[in-house]
Amino acid sequence: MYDFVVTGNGVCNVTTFYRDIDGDGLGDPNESMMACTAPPGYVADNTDACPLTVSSVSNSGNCGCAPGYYPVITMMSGEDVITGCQICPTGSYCPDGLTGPILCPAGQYSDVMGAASCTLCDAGSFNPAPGATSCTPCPAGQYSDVMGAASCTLCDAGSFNPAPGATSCTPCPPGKYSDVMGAASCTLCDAGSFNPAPGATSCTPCPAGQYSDVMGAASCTLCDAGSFNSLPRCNLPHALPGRPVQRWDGGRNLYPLAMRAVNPALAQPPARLARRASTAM
Ligand SMILES: [Ca+2]
Repeated sequence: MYDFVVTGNGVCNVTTFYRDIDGDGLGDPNESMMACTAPPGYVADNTDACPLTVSSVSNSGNCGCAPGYYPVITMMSGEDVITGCQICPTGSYCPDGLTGPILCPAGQYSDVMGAASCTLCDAGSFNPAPGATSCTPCPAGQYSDVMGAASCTLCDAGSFNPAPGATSCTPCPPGKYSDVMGAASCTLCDAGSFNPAPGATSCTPCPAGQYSDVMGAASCTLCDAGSFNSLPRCNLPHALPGRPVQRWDGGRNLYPLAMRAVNPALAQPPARLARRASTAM
C-alpha cells in the first residue's frame, strides 16, 4: 500500500510495516502500522505465522517447539517469546512443544529423552511415583494383570507366586495350602492331614481309619492289618489286644481310635508281640 503524505521533511512514500515481536525478521500480519520508514520493532515482511516464536526454533507454522521438546521463554517487547527449545528429559514428557516437561504419572515411565508421551508399565510391573524412568517388577507373592499399574496386588490366600514380575498367581497344588495373602510359596499339609484339590487355604485331618505319614499328602491312606506295627502308621506296636489302639496323626498327637472295632484284622498282633499278647489275653 502506498500513500503520499507531507511531513516536516517533505513528501515520503508511506507503507505498511508489521510488528516483529520475536525479532526473527518476519512480521506479524495481524499487527501493522503505516509509516515512511520502519518503526522500531517493525519490518516490511508480513509472513510470521508464529509471532511469539522465533522462526528458527520452530517448524514452519508450528507456534512452539516440536513435540518432545519444551520451550525456553524470553521476555521480549513485553511478551513471552519462545526463543529456544530443550529436549524433554527422561522421566518426563512434552506433549505439544509448548508445555512441559511434565513428570510421567505413577504407573508410567519414560526411559528416553525427547518423549512426547510416557509409556505404561507392562503387566507384571508397577511404578508408585511420578517421574520414573523404569517400572519395577512386582515382588514374589504379588502380581499385576494390567498395564499402567501404580501398585501390585497380593496373591489371594490359596495361591502363590514364587518369582518377581508375575501377571497372575498360581493355585497351591494338592497337598499344599496357603492361609495368607501375598504368599511366595505354599505350605505342605502336615502329616496326618491332606488336601485333594488345588487352591486350598487349609488342609483337612485324615478321617478316622485313614492316615498320612508324609507331609504334602493329597489323600490319606486306609489303615490295614499290615500297618499294625509299621511306624509311623495307624497303630503303635504297643497297641496290644485289650489296650486302646492309637492312631498316629503326624507326630502331633496320639489319640485312641477304636480301630479293631472297624477292622478285626488289626486285633491280630505281629509275631514279635504275640507272646505278650497271648499272655495279656
Ligand atoms: Ca517475527
